[in-house]
Amino acid sequence: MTLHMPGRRRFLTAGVTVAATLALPGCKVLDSLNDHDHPLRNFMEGANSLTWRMQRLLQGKSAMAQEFTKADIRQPMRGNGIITPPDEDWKTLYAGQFRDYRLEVSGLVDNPLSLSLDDLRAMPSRTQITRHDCVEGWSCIAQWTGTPLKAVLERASVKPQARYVMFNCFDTIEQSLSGAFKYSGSVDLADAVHLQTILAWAMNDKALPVENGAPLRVRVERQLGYKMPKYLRSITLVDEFASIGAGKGGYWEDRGYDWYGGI
Ligand SMILES: Nc1nc2c(c(=O)[nH]1)N[C@H]1C(S)=C(S)[C@@H](COP(=O)(O)O)O[C@H]1N2
Ligand SMILES: [Mo]
Repeated sequence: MTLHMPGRRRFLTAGVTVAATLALPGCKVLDSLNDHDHPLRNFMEGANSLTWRMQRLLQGKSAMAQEFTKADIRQPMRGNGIITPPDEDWKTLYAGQFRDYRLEVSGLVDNPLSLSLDDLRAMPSRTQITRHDCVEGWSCIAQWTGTPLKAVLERASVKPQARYVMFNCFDTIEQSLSGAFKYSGSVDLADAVHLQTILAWAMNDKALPVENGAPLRVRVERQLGYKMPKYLRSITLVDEFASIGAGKGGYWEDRGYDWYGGI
């Protein structure tokens, strides 16, 4: 798959926010983020002005996020943001134990897909124990099992002009005078085909809990938590996102978060 990099320079200001809010209580055990010698913290403090392009240069497109062991799972995975979608279509699927759930894959693909959870589970899967870092300053280690996004994209046969993967979610995260907004997000193809980028349907050896995104959520392990959409409804391959929402590539991105939430 050809990889295209967006022309805009993106600065890692999300790192500043994390470093500045380390004292916030989140998970009971803050997985060593507040340790002054922690490489993540040192990296963030030293690298605020590096562009994500620079980070790619330094780490490589396929550099892996750290993986842990079961002994490192010291707390339940905290639920954050929307923890039960208020939306009727999601509630109906939940009531039917997600038997009628379908992940739709469309946009710049030769072969649009509609995949049930059984379809996804029948594909090769990957299990990884990783640390989730929220921009609010808390971290949790959990084990995630799911279908590599790369395998789904290969099955859909992505057109060469596609540059980004848009994730569209069931949950309405904001209902205000400016309208109702559902959660959404995006990654470039380099992150989409990364070995650790999976569509997770299980967590800590159990079906994905509701608060953590049932029935399916994205894991993009080299980025911050807001880049990992829960309650995934559909995936759209696009060549730009300027015409989607406020044009910044997702719900939080449209509200000022960096498009590249690298850690
Ligand atoms: N659909 C959806 N995805 C989402 C969110 C959300 O509110 N809705 N919150 C994001 C944020 S900020 C974080 S930190 C993680 C939280 O995942 P968790 O609930 O499994 O901890 O999900 C991300 N993905
Ligand atoms: Mo977050």
